[in-house]
Amino acid sequence: MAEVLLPTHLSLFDFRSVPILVLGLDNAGKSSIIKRILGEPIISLVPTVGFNRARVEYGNKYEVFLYDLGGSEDFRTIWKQYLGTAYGVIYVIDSNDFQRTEENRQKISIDEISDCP
Ligand SMILES: Nc1nc2c(ncn2[C@@H]2O[C@H](COP(=O)(O)OP(=O)(O)OP(=O)(O)O)[C@@H](O)[C@H]2O)c(=O)[nH]1
Ligand SMILES: [Mg+2]
Repeated sequence: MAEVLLPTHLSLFDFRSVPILVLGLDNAGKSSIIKRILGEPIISLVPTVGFNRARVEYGNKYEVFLYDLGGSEDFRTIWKQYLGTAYGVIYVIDSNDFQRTEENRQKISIDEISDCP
């Protein structure tokens, strides 16, 4: 049987990195959605401090890095620092939380986010 031997530092696939920001207000469900994507149980979630990064492979070609940024007011100020390098933004809204609709509208319409794909 033929065998292909690769040097240990080489991957069989040459992945292309795709950084995506996951933004949204605190308690919107950002971390929960990412856990679901990763197939991890959605238990004992605490508010995200700063950010977490998750890696997801797509089609043996892309490695998508999901940047799960904290949504509380203090952490929203750091969103801008990541927008310049991101390929896109996923903005998560708790559609049941009608009281925060206006807050979401204002957040989405700030220039830095509305310019992103
Ligand atoms: N009932 C219900 N609860 C959910 C759902 N998604 C998330 N939650 C709960 O909502 C709460 C907040 O979810 P998180 O995913 O931590 O929210 P977040 O957007 O990451 O919040 P920050 O990290 O503070 O920005 C948690 O207690 C979750 O268990 C859902 O689809 N249904
Ligand atoms: Mg979170």
